[in-house]
Amino acid sequence: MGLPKHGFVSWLVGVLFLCTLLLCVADIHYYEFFVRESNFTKLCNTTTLLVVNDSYPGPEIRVRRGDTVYVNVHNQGNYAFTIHWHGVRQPRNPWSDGPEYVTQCPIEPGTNFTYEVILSDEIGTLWWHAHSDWTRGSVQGAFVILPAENETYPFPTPDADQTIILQSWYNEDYKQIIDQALATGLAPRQPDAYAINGHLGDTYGCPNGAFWH
Ligand SMILES: *[C@@H]1O[C@H](CO)[C@@H](O)[C@H](O)[C@H]1NC(C)=O
Ligand SMILES: *[C@@H]1O[C@H](CO)[C@@H](O)[C@H](O)[C@H]1NC(C)=O
Ligand SMILES: *[C@@H]1O[C@H](CO)[C@@H](O)[C@H](O)[C@H]1NC(C)=O
Ligand SMILES: *[C@@H]1O[C@H](CO)[C@@H](O)[C@H](O)[C@H]1NC(C)=O
Ligand SMILES: CC(=O)N[C@H]1CO[C@H](CO)[C@@H](O)[C@@H]1O
Repeated sequence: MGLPKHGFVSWLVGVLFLCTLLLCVADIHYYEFFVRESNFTKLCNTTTLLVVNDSYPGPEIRVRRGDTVYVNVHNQGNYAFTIHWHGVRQPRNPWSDGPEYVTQCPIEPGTNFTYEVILSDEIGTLWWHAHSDWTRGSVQGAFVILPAENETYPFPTPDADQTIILQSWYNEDYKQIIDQALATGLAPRQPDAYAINGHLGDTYGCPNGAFWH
């Protein structure tokens, strides 16, 4: 009889230990995403893009391992879309898609939907992006998951970190480019420029392309 009792105590200690490590320090975060068409002037050309909070790339989500994230997505644009939490497993949540892909109804223009993203053991820099087709080209951003409060990095603790997002830039309606590629079965044409965190750099020969734009 002593053994099962001992087993139970070990189990309880295990749960409490896990709780201290992860669950009990896990936080809940709330984000608001306003998705709409927004104008960007680059390479002396103004292009309209569907983006989150008028920002290209979109806002970064920065949380810790084991946290829960609620993202209230308001669709103020002209197209329906869903948001995919790329690399986050969502076995318990059929309304978010991860590798265990579950089809979700798109968020229609003029409506909003709150995603519940339950993190478990994911860690590192993932990303979120819209579905489908062309919307992911501009409705996207980083999803940074730091170690839990009392947890160390799986490598020497960095002094600082910087998120770098590489993107293709088109001087043209991105939707048209992707629609055309899908219709013809051919790859999209070469982009007009490449961007780092939405900036084109100062080598493209147009003041609008400068790094500070
Ligand atoms: C998006 O914009 C709204 C309204 O300006 C703001 O309240 C919200 O915090 C912004 N979201 C993010 C993730 O920056
Ligand atoms: C973007 O630019 C187009 C064309 O100049 C204009 O019709 C539209 O109102 C602008 N949209 C926004 C959100 O400023
Ligand atoms: C829509 O947004 C409102 C206000 O932010 C919020 O109270 C409501 O719960 C949201 N609805 C859904 C379905 O997420
Ligand atoms: C702006 O983009 C359009 C479409 O790609 C192109 O025809 C036009 O030449 C561009 N204008 C400038 C000033 O680069
Ligand atoms: C959030 C949390 O559990 N913080 C603890 C991390 O560890 C230090 C030292 O052991 C504690 O003082 C904190 O309370």
